[in-house]
Parts: sequence; structure tokens; C-alpha cells
Amino acid sequence: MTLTQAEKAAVVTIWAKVATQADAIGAESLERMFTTYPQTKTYFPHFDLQRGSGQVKAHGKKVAAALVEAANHIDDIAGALSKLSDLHAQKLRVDPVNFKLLGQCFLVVVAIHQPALLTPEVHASLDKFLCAVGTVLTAKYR
Ligand code: HNI
Repeated sequence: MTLTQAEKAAVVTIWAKVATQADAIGAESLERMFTTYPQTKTYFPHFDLQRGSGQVKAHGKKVAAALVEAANHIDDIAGALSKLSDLHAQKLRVDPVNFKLLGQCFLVVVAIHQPALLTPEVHASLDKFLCAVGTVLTAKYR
């Protein structure tokens, strides 16, 4: 499932527009995932997951930075996220289904922050991008 040139361009454009809010979007996406899909909390027993938690904020920042990195290397997401792919596959072993859940939450948060930007075409492009990131992060499971 590869992105077309137009879809790649849409992803790069929306990231440029939400770059200044990326940290908040990352943290809100996690908060939303933990509330909407509580089973995802099982991967974070060592975190304070209450609303406004500093750990969730810090983690949201890391996740957002990884997504920015992926968008900046949209022709080689696997290369850009190689180390992260090792970590998720070998150490964290997050069930792949959870990437879809986080992706959904992320889309909702972008829609809240930038309703006008999230046209159906941008929505579809971002969805494909998030799927591609999830595929990369779960590619090395064995
Ligand atoms: Ni994920 C750590 C990026 C999805 C559970 N994750 C990270 C780190 C980044 C990251 C960056 C920090 C690595 C480091 O410290 O070197 N994670 C991403 C991205 C996605 C994603 C870009 C998808 C868009 N991770 C998920 C999902 C889960 C998940 C869906 C589980 C529900 N991630 C974790 C856990 C850690 C983690 C657990 C370790 C946290 C810690 O600090 O102990």
C-alpha cells in the first residue's frame, strides 16, 4: 500500500502546517487512545496515565517527532524509523492492532486542531501514511 505522489505531498503539507502543534497533538492522541481504548494502557504500566501527566506529554512529543521524521523521509519511512522498528518489534512487542487505534485517535485530534485542513483527500492521505508507519513499526516481528 504505497502513497501516490499527490498523497505524499498532502502529508508533507499538513505536517508543515501542524508542526508548531505537533507535541500537543502527540500527547492528546495518546490521551485519547488510553481513554477510548483502555486495553492500550497495558503497555504502559510504568507510566502515570492520568490526564495532564508529564510522562504522557513527554511521550507524545517523542511519538510526534517520529511521525515528523517519517513525513520528512516519506520515500524511505522504513529507513527513517529503522531503530524504532527494532524497538517495537524486539522489545515492546506491541500488538499491531494498536497502531490502528493510535492512528484513529491521531486523525481525530488533527481534525479538532485543524478542521479546515482535514479535507477528505488529506484525511485519506494521512490515514495511508499512518498505516505505512504502523506497517514499518511492526515489520520485524517474528
Ligand atoms: Ni511507540 C516508545 C513512536 C505506536 C507503545 N514509541 C516509543 C518511542 C517512540 C515511539 C518515538 C520512544 C523510543 C525511545 O525512547 O527510543 N509508537 C511510536 C510511533 C507509533 C507508536 C511513531 C505509531 C504511530 N507505541 C505505539 C503503540 C503502542 C506503543 C500503538 C502501544 C499501544 N511505544 C510504546 C511503548 C514505548 C514506546 C510502551 C516505551 C515507552 C517508555 O518510555 O517506556
